[in-house]
Amino acid sequence: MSAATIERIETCLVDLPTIRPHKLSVATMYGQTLMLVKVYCSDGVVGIGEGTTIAGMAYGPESPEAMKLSIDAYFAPAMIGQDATRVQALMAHVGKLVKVNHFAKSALETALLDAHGKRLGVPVSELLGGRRRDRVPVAWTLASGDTDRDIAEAEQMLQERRHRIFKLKIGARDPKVDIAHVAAIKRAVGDRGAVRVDVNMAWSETQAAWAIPALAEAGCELVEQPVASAAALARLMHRFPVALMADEVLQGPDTAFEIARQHGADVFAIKIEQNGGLFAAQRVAAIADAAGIELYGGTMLEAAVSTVASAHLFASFAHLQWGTELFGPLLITEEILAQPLDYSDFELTVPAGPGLGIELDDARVKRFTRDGLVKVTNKSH
Ligand code: MUC
Ligand code: MG
Repeated sequence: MSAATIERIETCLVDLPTIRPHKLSVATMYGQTLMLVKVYCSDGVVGIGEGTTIAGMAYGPESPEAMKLSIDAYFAPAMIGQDATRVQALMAHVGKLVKVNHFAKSALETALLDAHGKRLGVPVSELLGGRRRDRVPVAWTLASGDTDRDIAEAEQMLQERRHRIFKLKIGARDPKVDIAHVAAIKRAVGDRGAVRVDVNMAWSETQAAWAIPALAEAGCELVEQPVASAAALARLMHRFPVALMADEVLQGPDTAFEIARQHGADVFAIKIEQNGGLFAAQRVAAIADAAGIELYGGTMLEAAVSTVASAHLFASFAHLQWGTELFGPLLITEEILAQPLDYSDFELTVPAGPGLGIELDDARVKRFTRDGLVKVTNKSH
């Protein structure tokens, strides 16, 4: 392999509006901020990565601003001059210098894989072992906060053949109100669509214990992260037949192993950012497979770059029993790619070109960039 080293790393923050308020139990989102990172290599190849959070710091420990700062001040100086062709070795090297910071690591690893795929002329999915599918099913999240509006949105998605799996964000209101909301939506879509819920950890174990059977009765097929702790989730698992999914408690392979050991979930929502990058997420999926836990491709409501990175990974999974929720680019008002992604017939096509197989619309990105570019070299630290 010809040597290629990292010459320069640039980061920027891009603020984009959402198509409507997106209500979760933790916060309501009116926009999404992307932390975009570009890795420039000595062979002229440039890789792109993206980090997002959900509602600033309401969901997890990192923010887009923190990702940018950690990359500018810590990751970039440690990466400049290093071999860009050994992605796993390089991420292990920076992992020793920077603890945790999973979201920032995912953005950087994405950029390195994009660059390496472009260098070798292969899609990122091939760097991850090879794709098993070219298209992945995509769920839509109904989270307007209003039952009638959610039903109208579901009808529109079904009519356009864009989505037929609906995830309802609940947990902010009285559970009884939420259950009536879920039941009304399931009654409206009937057999034309699947209904699932995400509580984002809002319930106590006792609330969950009576709400879960009521949700099942209403026709809900999957309950995501109803409670905060992995131990409580595992106890609920052993009480109810409806499928329970782990999300927030999955923070990389160690946590996945612990949950799998106690068979603490039926399904894992795999997120590349939450798990610390594509390779870590791949290891989480391997643990799930070995434990007989089923898989779902999750999202951090990412825009196109990290959505496509996730799609390359999910395309390589041996099992993807519950499909994906890679709808993030459709939640924001702006198209940031030169060529829009193909969402059709309830699925997303995984791009086939080298690297991520996408190209940013630089002018559009620049219009929404917060502070202008910050250039980092190894001399800046
Ligand atoms: C989550 O908690 O899974 C996924 C869809 C959505 O609306 O929010 C995300 C985060
Ligand atoms: Mg979730």
